Amino acid sequence: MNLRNKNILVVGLAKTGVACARFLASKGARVTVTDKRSKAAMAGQLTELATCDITWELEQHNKATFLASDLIVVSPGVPMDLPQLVAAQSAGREIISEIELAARFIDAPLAAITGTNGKTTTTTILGTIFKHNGYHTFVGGNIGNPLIELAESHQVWDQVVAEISSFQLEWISSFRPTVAALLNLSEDHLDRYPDYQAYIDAKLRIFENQTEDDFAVVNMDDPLVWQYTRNLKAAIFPFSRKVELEEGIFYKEGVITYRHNGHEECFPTAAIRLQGVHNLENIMAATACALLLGCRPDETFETILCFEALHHRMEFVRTVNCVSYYEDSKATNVGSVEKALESFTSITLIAGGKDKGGSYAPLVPMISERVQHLILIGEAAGRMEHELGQFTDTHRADTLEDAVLIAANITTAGGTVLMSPACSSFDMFKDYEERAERFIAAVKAL
Ligand code: UMA
Ligand code: ADP
Repeated sequence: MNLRNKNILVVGLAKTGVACARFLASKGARVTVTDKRSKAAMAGQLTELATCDITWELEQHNKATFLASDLIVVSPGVPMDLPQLVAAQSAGREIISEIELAARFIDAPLAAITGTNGKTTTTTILGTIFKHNGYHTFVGGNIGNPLIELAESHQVWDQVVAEISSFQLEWISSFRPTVAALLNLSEDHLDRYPDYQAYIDAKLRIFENQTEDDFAVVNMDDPLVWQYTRNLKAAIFPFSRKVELEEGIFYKEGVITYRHNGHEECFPTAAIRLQGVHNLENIMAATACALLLGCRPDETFETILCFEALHHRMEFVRTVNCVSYYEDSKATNVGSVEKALESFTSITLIAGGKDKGGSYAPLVPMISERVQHLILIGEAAGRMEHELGQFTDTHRADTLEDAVLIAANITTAGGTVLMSPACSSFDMFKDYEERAERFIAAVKAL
């Protein structure tokens, strides 16, 4: 892809925009960056890009600049319906996402992981397996480091593992993973999409450019995933916790079995450290991707055995007065909270935060069956109380610290206090990590 002397506009200037601008400038493009934030708010980015020859347009998006660009590279946080993007699209400008740009510079096999939940865990497991198999492996994408950093690195990579969000798929045109995994689908990001179908459609684009030479690793137990992946061009490689498969990977009676082209590998699961049925799904998806891309079964299994849970995903904090405290701050939608509730019985659930617009009703069966007390915080508390309050003893708290104190007072010995919010954190905290740290500190202070 020749970028020299092209007029390229980078929209949104946080991690993705900075990496794209730096890369494009290094390739000789005439780069303009635009962000709605003010110059004062962007001091860090200005410093990072100080040595690059770049034109800045801050505090607003100028339609004329969009229309004058040969190529527009959009950050994931910028919505598709931004009027300037809509105008540029109508005028026939080429608009791409950062993963599309990066993919044009990737020579190595690309494993791309998407789904509503489990992306980071699965991506990390797969990256660790590749590295343990001796491959020089780049792990990036939605996990935190933009994929374009791979192109900037000027290194030869053996394997690339990318965590991919629906936002990143919105502006792809040729992005084509060698293996693409879809872990699950449940409502999320309805503050960004007009409806659930639009979110699903964005996710499914991960398979759009695959051919019969590629693989689609898909969750056969998730009815929506299975329904939408019946007619893909790629070879379907299903995973299941419920069904024995002739071609695919499945779990049965303490053993994960991988079957491909008449070849079989078996992995007993008893000694695996990662807990929870959802993690069994993540492990199967990562194992399938790894073996399909040439990893050795022994090294793959060794990695899985040693893999520990990532922070802030159903993490044990401590026991106080015979009550166990878990924090699951990364559970920002109902799908992830359902899995957390499946893992315990007598639960005091602390939930709430910034509402993303989806329904909380899918939680009703688990709340009725397992949640003794529900303590609600944040902007979403009112709507959650309306949808869930009648199914269990429900309280409101002004702060997370108050919620922990209420939980400590009402939870009886043998119970579990679980913070699994079903919402994002931005109404009360900087991010989910700060929310986790505040919960941990409050529990430690008990
Ligand atoms: N902006 C505008 N105009 C707009 C909207 C936004 O200029 O109309 C600007 C903002 O002022 C800001 C920038 O765009 O400066 C925001 O860019 P960004 O949100 O894309 O931030 P990045 O730091 O580039 O992070 C993105 C992903 N963020 C989102 O998808 C919201 C990161 O995923 C990802 O790790 C990173 O790229 C590297 O690939 C985060 C995330 O929350 C973790 N993802 C969502 C999730 O996991 O649920 C999808
Ligand atoms: P993502 O990157 O998709 O947000 P994470 O691995 O960070 O996924 O996990 C986010 C939340 O989802 C955590 O609460 C975690 O316990 C839960 N989770 C992880 N894997 C799954 C899965 N396969 N199905 C449902 N929930 C999951």
